[in-house]
Amino acid sequence: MKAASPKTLSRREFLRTTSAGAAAALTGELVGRARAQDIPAAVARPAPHPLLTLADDFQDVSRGKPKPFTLTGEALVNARLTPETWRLEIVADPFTDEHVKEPATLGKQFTLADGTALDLPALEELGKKHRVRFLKAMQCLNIAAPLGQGLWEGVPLREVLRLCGPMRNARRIYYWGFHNEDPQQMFQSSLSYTQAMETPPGELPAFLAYRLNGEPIPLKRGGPVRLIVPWAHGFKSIKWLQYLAVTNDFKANDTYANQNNDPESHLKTAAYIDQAPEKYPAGSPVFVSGLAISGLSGLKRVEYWLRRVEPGAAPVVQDDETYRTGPWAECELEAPPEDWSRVLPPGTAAKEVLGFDSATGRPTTWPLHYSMISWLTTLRDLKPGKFEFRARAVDLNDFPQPEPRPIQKAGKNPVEVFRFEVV
Ligand SMILES: Nc1nc2c(c(=O)[nH]1)N[C@H]1C(S)=C(S)[C@@H](COP(=O)(O)O)O[C@H]1N2
Ligand SMILES: [Mo]
Repeated sequence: MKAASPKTLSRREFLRTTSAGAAAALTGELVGRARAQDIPAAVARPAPHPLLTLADDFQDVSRGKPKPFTLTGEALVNARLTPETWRLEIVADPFTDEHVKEPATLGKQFTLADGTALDLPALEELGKKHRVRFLKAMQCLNIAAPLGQGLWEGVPLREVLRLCGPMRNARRIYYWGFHNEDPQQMFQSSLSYTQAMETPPGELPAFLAYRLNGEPIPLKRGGPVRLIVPWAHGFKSIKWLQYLAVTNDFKANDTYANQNNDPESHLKTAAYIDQAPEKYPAGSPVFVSGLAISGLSGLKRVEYWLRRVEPGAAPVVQDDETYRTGPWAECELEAPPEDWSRVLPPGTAAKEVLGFDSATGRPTTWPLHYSMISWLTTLRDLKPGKFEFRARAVDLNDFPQPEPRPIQKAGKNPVEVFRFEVV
């Protein structure tokens, strides 16, 4: 969801810009004066990204032919992807391999064959008692840009698994969704038994989601029901969920693990730069903005390094050594909204959302854990020339991006560079 600039200013943003001094009048003035064709118009201060991404605006990461969300009519009914036809099977060790000497057993299984598979009303009924809601940034381990952020709502996986009664020899939960019964298209993931069943205080549970931003999850976003794993990259959040298998296999069976990725990677604290024009008129402020994800180790700040590129200068070597010595300065972080009722869907009280104080309705951390916010910096008085702008997030342990995780197979988080010119 890289945002294209320039964006329109909200009234609040406009007032902020005005009160910031000369910058405001300047925008209009320079636009008026920029007659020569090679002088670009000044660019307005961008508004922050919305805290909730519209369901349609998420970047899509889907596989398969046909993609499950393109099914219609009878095909959709046969796929059990309508709210009426959706079913969830919960079974014990459907496959056995060498690791499974003593297969897992469940007090009760839920299967299509005997008509006991769970349906959506049953899940929603469970939700009346155990509902969870929170904001989560969706990010693919393999794509260095957040896909979007939603308010997801549903029932913790632990509550669904409790329906199975006593379990024996359970070490992992494997799960997957509709995949046209094509093994090539099967996209699966897994959690350890403990990750599924025990939510530490202050941590967010893995859960079966059936609402996004206050509405049923659209088919395109993995509805009627998808799994959401708050602390993980997108590959754990299986769309069109239809099967849970409790197994005594200790291995992560994740599709992403088989594609040479770390299946235990957690969401990585990182900053990403928005797209912006590449030329600015001298004398006008240059606004550079972006998004920052608060991953496993939280977010302390976002910082930038502006470098004037002198003709013939050696390029910056992109390694930790160089990054450590750069002259980094702090960016502005989006503040928590004063009035969450303007952000959250109608009828959703902030007090009821996980990560918010249940008495005050204020976020208990900022940014909320596993969510993202906007950042911005204003560069002034730049003399004509070429520039490189780098941005990085620093986590609560003082590790600057991409540290401590330079291994990109555990989450792409390179330090991004934005190149522009002042003319
Ligand atoms: N059934 C299914 N679920 C899936 C996938 C898939 O291909 N099939 N892709 C996963 C990956 S790799 C990511 S990054 C997220 C992306 O979620 P989104 O499409 O809602 O943005 O979905 C995950 N869930
Ligand atoms: Mo992904």
